[in-house]
Amino acid sequence: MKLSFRWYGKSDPVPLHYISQIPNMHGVVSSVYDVHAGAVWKATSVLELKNAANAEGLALEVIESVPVHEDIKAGTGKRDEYIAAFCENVRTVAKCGFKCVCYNFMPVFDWVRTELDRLEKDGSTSLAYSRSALEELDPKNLRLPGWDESYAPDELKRLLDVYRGMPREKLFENLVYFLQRVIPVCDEVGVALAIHPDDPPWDVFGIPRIVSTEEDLDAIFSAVPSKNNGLTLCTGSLGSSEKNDVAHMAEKYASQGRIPFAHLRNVFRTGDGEFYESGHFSGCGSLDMAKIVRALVRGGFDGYVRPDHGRNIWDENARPGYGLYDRALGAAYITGLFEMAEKEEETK
Ligand code: DNO
Repeated sequence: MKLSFRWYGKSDPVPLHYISQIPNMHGVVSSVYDVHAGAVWKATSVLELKNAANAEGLALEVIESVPVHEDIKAGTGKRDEYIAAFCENVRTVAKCGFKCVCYNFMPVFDWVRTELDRLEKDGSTSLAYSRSALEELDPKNLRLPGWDESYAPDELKRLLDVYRGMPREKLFENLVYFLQRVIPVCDEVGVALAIHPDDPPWDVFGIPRIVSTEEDLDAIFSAVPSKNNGLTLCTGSLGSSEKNDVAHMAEKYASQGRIPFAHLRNVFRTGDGEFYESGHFSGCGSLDMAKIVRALVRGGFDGYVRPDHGRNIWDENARPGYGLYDRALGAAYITGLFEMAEKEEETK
């Protein structure tokens, strides 16, 4: 596995040389953040990121993410234009040496939480989600914690109306339409496209979500069978629902060669539709992280891995979920799990 760390570019308060001091760190994952979804990226912007990482001895081979324009998800008449831009970005990053592009197909909202600083007994804080707290929010007048996508209120209302009337089958068709055009480009240039599961893995605000379960993933992979139609195995997103057997999914999709990238973090499920993001260690949350790593290794996984959302600890003034300290602890823990699982596998 290639241990990685999310880095938000020059504006990230976590310096690259701190990241490079974490044992076993292979590289960072990043994106071009100063352009709108649907824009065509300049190779110079991508190379600037890559050179900055390389100068600190870190690889940069994964883009997280190339955003998918809402017109693609909604299937409007303008989607072909945005799909062409997406394909061009895939070609550009491939030329710059990237191997994997992460993206998601969640309409309007990416990850959704109802609390950014849930206090634990030990004084740490973490991101949390509660279905009942979400239901009390007015989606048309929304200030979601940590949600930095900014739509004008009228635009948000229009989008919500579009998706609330949309059957799941239609959203799925729009994803397949997108993949049928993008995956051939990925095949040509040798880039793995890795869909990030819905976070949380259920519909929010009455908007359909179609990347939430094993059944959803099977449908996506059988619609476009190329191995470059892959998964970002986000254990915390999938594992927020107890219906998802994450270790089983890890082994199954790894052995199909469909997991180029994994986000490894734990969640503590506090009830139906409720969870908070605990420390990475199995004993802190609801997921058996050792079992998941073993499953990945058994499946022959050899992709990029990153610790995911960390708690806020040691009084760090961190971007929610993306401070240095707890993610560094997560990285060290993940390295330990892989070392053990890989050595066990070798001696079998
Ligand atoms: C949350 C992240 C997601 C992820 C996107 C991928 O912290 O895991 O925002 O980057 O869903 O497109």
